[in-house]
Amino acid sequence: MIRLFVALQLPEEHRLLLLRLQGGLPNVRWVPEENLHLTLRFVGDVDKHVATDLDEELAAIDSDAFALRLRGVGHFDRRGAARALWAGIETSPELSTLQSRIEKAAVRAGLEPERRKFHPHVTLARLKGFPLDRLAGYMNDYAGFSAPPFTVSSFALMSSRLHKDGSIYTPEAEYELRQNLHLAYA
Ligand code: 3AM
Repeated sequence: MIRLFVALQLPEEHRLLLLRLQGGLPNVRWVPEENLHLTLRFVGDVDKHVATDLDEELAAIDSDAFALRLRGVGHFDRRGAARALWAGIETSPELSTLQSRIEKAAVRAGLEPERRKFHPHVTLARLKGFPLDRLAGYMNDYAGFSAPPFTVSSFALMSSRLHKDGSIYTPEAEYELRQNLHLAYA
């Protein structure tokens, strides 16, 4: 079995910008720089043959490269407390289209459809039920966060292996998007 997810990797420059958002909160597990990514589809533990089918379906996706921008911060909550802190992504029809193509590819490869709505984000930290009122200052400080746009020219099938110091993410396959003239000359 191999634990997989499909993600966008971020340019180093943008990962470094995100590091600046990591601080000022106690008892928080900040995501290490090399693990910052945007999940497009969580896959979970699958057999080798499912991984191979998924790889073939993902490789058949034919989409154009596009520009994307990080903007704002937010949190996912459970039972009235924050569990994850994230940087947001500016609304992007191209990202939604790519995500829905990946979802269809995953289902064609035999995976159960994802029932949850896609909420693009880059997880900055995992929290053990952080009280929401104590997050207000942080949210206020970084509400205006934005970074220059970057070009999404590929997406990746990533594996996740748990080590004692945390998860190790490895790109198992990378799928190039079609370069278009508009972006090439931007
Ligand atoms: O991109 P983020 O960090 O939000 O939380 C996990 C991470 O998402 C998520 O998959 C990404 C890569 O590990 N993840 C882990 N287990 C999951 C599960 N059982 C999950 N997403 C949905 N269901």
